[in-house]
Amino acid sequence: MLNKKIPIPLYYQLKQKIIQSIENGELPVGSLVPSERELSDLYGISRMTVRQALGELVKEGLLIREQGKGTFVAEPKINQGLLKLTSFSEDMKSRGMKPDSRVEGVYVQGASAAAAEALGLTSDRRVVVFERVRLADQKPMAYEVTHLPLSRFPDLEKEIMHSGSLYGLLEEKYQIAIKFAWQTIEVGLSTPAESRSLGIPNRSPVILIERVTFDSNDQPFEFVKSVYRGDRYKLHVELHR
Ligand code: 16G
Repeated sequence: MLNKKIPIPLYYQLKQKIIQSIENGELPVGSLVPSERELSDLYGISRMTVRQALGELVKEGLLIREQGKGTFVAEPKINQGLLKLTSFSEDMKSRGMKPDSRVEGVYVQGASAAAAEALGLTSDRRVVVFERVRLADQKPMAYEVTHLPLSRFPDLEKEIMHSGSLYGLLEEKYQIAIKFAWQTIEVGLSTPAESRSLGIPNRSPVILIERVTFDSNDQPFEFVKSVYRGDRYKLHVELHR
């Protein structure tokens, strides 16, 4: 029960109760949360109070609302470190999930101005570009558009069709020693195409990550734009001073 005598707001007490129920497994991932009316009857509080508690939990990403269906317990976010140069496949495997890719397009074309600059292309500006939906345990997590110089990676446009991991392929087949990367991170809203590929509502919050990756000769070989689902990821970093 909630305690009406203490100076802790009722909506906050209800919020904590729901968080507890998620943590102790009473409300497992994917389960339907009782309705506003049920919670207000159960705890003898107003529907406004219940609405405030549920609203905050939705904003914080612990619950998700599905139009016409109700409010459900969300999958916990993936806590992605920012200090190591890893691949999507490695990241998912280290969490016990099965990585996969759905290739949505592969092109050999002239580099865009941004790709040419990132990859330092001058004479031969042809690039292999591919668009992939990245999946973990079959669920779409991220959408990536990757550009690589064609001159260094002949046949990559074919190889990528049956390789889950680009980095695995580059290291094993093309003998690239992946050394370091530059990365920028921004927030954004998913475009209609990204939303469709990721199975999320249009204009959902996403984390936009741009990476330029270098080999052991300090040559850039990869320019990637990653769109990570904002409801499935948070980023973490350890700071020292
Ligand atoms: C990650 C990288 C991406 C890289 C990919 C390779 C971020 C934000 N992006 O998704 O730049 O191309 O991994 O993964 O970390 P793969 O080897 O599984 O194809």
